[in-house]
Amino acid sequence: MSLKLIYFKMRALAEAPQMLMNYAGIKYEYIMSWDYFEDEWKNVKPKIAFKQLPLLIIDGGYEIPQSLAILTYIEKLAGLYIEDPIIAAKADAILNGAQELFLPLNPIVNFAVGEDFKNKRDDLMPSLLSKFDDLNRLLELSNTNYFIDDRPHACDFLAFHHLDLSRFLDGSLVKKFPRIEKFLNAIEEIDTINNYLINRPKLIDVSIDPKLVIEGVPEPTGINKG
Ligand SMILES: N[C@@H](CCC(=O)N[C@@H](CS)C(=O)NCC(=O)O)C(=O)O
Repeated sequence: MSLKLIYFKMRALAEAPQMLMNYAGIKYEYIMSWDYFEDEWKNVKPKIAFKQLPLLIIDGGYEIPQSLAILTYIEKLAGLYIEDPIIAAKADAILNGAQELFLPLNPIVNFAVGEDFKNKRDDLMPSLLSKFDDLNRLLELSNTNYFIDDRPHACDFLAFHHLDLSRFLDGSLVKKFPRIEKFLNAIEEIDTINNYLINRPKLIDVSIDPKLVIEGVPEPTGINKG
């Protein structure tokens, strides 16, 4: 089976799918939109199911849009899907709740600079703290390191991504929530995940001139080549 994850130069919605695939030992290729479609995003966009990426391409044919659908598909492929409908619904609620952190956190970290970064960060703070409080409380109710059981699921990797990204806004944020910090450490200590996190493109110069260091070359974040 061949899996191709098509996305852009940013640290956002392709992170949790990649963490999940690395955790489960599923092979995939990460391909930039311009390399896969051999065209600029503005020409590709109207032809994509929801006019956005990521997209997972299976065996060169089937296309799965929407990052949560991609995560659910990979979870099933990995044998990590939860059979019990009630526990599965709980995991789904956490998946959806965690995804509420996507906007505007991810665009701010990946793209905002200078005063704009500061203003957007300050505006976001109250709602971010309230959502972190929810996740912290849910983790306190869990008997394991993760949200659901003793294995990490899609919801754990998605929550990890957004919480981890918030460290670029303000490193002290997650430190206010001891159970979240413990959760982040537990995910980071998984060997396959640790390996992924160390080797993924570094995100640098956030709030100044954000770039991803891809194969040693700092490249501006964005939806276009160059
Ligand atoms: N609900 C979608 C959101 C996808 C999304 O916002 N994608 C952004 C990048 S993070 C995108 O495609 N931006 C380019 C555009 O909208 O033209 C998902 O979860 O996959």
